Amino acid sequence: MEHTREFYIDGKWVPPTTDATLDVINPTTEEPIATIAMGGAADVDAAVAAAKRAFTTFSRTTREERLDLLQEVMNQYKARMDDLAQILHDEMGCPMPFASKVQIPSGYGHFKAASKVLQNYEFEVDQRTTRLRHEPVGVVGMITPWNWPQNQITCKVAPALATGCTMVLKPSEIAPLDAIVLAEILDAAGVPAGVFNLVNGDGPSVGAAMSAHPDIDMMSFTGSTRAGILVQKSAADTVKRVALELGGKSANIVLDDADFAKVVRRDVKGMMSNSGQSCNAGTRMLVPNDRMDEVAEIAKAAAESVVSAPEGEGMVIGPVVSQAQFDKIQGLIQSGIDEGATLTAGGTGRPDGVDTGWFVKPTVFTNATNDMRIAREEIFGPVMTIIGYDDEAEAIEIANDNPYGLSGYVSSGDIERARAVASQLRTGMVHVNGAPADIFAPFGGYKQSGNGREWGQLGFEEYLETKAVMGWTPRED
Ligand code: TXE
Repeated sequence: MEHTREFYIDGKWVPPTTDATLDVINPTTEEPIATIAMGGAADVDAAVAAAKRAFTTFSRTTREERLDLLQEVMNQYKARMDDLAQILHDEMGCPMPFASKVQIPSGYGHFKAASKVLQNYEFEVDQRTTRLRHEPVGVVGMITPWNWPQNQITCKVAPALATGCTMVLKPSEIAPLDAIVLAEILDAAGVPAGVFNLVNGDGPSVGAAMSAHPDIDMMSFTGSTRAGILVQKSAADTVKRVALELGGKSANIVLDDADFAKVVRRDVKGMMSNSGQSCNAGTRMLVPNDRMDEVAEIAKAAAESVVSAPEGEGMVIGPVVSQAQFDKIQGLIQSGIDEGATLTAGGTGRPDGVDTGWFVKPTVFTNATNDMRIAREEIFGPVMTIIGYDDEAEAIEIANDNPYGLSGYVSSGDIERARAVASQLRTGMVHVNGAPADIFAPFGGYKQSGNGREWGQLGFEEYLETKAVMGWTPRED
């Protein structure tokens, strides 16, 4: 693959200022597939300077110019979707059908959504004699993770382009190759030099330099709560805007009038898609105590129908992204056993017959309690924790008793009941009766799941400042 040892700065592929490199490992084969350059503060400085220069012109482009640009980005993106899917397969172990039908289309979808919002957005609104002008925030620093790499990058890049911002992206060093293809796409689409810049590197070097940079106006970060806190702290001295999309431990309340056979099966398999590596996965399933045995049986069958291996029939999930993630997940599964939850499916070690790759057994714990580590910590693997409740009020209490507040899930045969429960959850999103994510709805969390919102109009507005021009309309004396 081209450009892995270069950065995209000011419309050109340039060599890094340091000679540090990192191998990208295919988590299915455990073999290196590419070597990337790892940047430092000087590379960040060059990228930010280019973005700052480009902002003067790009921030003044018209809506029509940016709509045309987004259209061309979508044309170029479409032409590279197969390449992108293959790269996700290789660098994060994503099975090809999931990469090409889910991960990459979700990346494309944010360009479509941002362009739709841009079509009708009112950048200037009058409030009596004052004009409110919604102006691009400036140079945006973007730091993204490896679990939904294209989706997480384009949900920042698309609204930034749509609003007239310029940007510097640091993708995850664990799965950085798809971002290189995105830079090629943006270049081919004619995104002006300096508007989009790519610097590869790790958090302590590149990420920290971006967060503290005086010429970056806003940081948009997706990743762990641990790293998000560090970004916010580094950003504090320059008082820049910080948007954080962090971890989750989302509760899934199955009310007693739900269709258990359908809901438990659907949601156990659902949380295991992408090998459980989704911040909004419904990883804590809450079920009536007196139905625990029935739930255990359905959940066990569901987990055992999920194939965690390089290939197979039916629902096939890939490995988790790295040995570090594999080890973390193994430790958490062991903690569930040690703390006394019932291991209903899966467990520690690789699945039978698999001896290479970071494949985790699809695992279900039942009879768990909400104070166990498997109920409190984000596992980020195909591991479901099922907890019992006595009544609806207790279910809501357990759901809200967690430091995270990203998503919630409620299933009931009575839509009114489900709505009433949804309104009591302290989370940024709730899915009622298996409703899928909505690309126009704001994505983000309460509590330690972050602040700010991505996607849709609210996500677009994150990239705007509001200027109040008083006296825009002269007062008649
Ligand atoms: O994430 P990191 P890791 C959670 C999940 C997972 C855990 C660890 O629970 O098991 O995090 O994953 C950059 N300043 N999520 O260690 O480190 C880093 O280079 C600036 C949830 O891989 O948070 C990468 O680009 N940046 C999550 C990005 O942060 C820093 C998705 C994410 O890596 C930094 C991923 C620093 N000091 C993991 N340190 C979600 N919300 O979807 C690291 N980074």
